[in-house]
Amino acid sequence: MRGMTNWVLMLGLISITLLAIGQQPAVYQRLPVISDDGSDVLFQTVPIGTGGLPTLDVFQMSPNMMRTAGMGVYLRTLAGLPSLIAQDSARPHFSISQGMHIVYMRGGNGTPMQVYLYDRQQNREILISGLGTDPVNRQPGANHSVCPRVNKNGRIIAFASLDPGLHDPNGNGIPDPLPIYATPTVDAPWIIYVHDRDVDGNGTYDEISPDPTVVTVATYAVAVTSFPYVALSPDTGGTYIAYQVYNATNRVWGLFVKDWRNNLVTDPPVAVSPVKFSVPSVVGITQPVIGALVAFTANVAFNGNRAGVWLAEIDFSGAAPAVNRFVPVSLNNGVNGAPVISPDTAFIAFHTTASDIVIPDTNLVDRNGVDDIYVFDLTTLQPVWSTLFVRNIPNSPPPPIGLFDPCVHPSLSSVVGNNLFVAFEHWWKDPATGQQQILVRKVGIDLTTFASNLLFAWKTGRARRYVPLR
Ligand SMILES: [Ca+2]
Ligand SMILES: [Ca+2]
Ligand SMILES: [Ca+2]
Repeated sequence: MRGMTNWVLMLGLISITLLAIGQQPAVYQRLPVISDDGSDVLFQTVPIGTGGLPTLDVFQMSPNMMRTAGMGVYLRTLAGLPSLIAQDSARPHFSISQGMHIVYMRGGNGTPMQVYLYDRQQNREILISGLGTDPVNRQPGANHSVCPRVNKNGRIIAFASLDPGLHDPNGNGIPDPLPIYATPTVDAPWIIYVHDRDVDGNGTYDEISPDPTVVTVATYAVAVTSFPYVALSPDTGGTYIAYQVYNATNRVWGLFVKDWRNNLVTDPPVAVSPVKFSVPSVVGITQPVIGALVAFTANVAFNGNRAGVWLAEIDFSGAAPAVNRFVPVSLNNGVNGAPVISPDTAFIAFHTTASDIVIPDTNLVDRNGVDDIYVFDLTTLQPVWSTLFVRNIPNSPPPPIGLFDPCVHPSLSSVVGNNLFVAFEHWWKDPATGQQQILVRKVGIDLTTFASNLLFAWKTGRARRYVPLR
């Protein structure tokens, strides 16, 4: 441990095992989302080999006690579509501010998937992908609705749907004609809807008219083996969505960011590639531009840029949104995925098979050939943490992460005090079950070092200093 302590101190970072959610679980634990303050982690559990249904659970952290909230919300697979689509489309999400509002989808057994919200303060489940001014009697949609995302105050929910009958901008429970820009086609059958729980703006989610309203913001084309994914910015207005559209004529993917209230979308797309980008992450910012910051990975060259993990700064202050600048976070030799921006726009995490990322002031070398999580500081554009730090360390708090265990799907809190929390999937090579679990690690930040890094970065012209939209 002494050697580890030395480089940890040199780097000004402390990394400890905070917790492991369950040990040797009889379930796969998947797709973690951590709250802004690092106190809660939402994840999906999938029973191993029993044919049982996936459920959602929430792990609550406190200094003395760690426990699950026992959500017991059951998810079913998406009827008629390949299971892989169902798994990723089922990706649950919750409002990152105290995680009070959880969105997910369930259905199956011949009924279409529907999007629901669980309000943990009211202990109440509310159908989102339906019509009707009274949520108790709201009628479910007639076709699949998937991939819900919710902003930090639980007010705005975005989701993708095959049902053209959910557009109800005046909130009277009667569907209205879809706008031309969001009319589905053979190539683009998925519709992106945005549900607003507080249309009257009184700060209360009354759940009765005029509060619940659904506006249609875009359509989404998917390739045969793909699934719709929409990202929503966490700010209190849920201002921006990001999504990808497959252009069947040109056989390329386009990455779009949209200010849905003002119907402003990047046109042409932010980035274009013959290979699908990873699921994007989008946040609203007020500096260095008024607009959006979107993170994505490109595994081949795009728009004349090299493959890697990228940010695009998109200026929404003018009449038409424009890419202000592409920012390379990591141009590495690996396959990269699942980039996620912390809600305070200070850090980005992603998983990668790269073996050529150098973390300053460390002698760690990534030679395991499997996915590791990396956290980069967005101010300095330097890596500050990796699962390499906590791999293969004897006597570290259990369970240890083996040298060749993949670590994927990170989720980041904001900086809390001097800490940053990262949750991720740890897969260990159990020949019988191939089990996977959610781990949370605390990344300590030495603010003195942080400040000097900032100064250095400004001098070398690399600092970005993103300021999040609140
Ligand atoms: Ca209507
Ligand atoms: Ca209201
Ligand atoms: Ca690795």
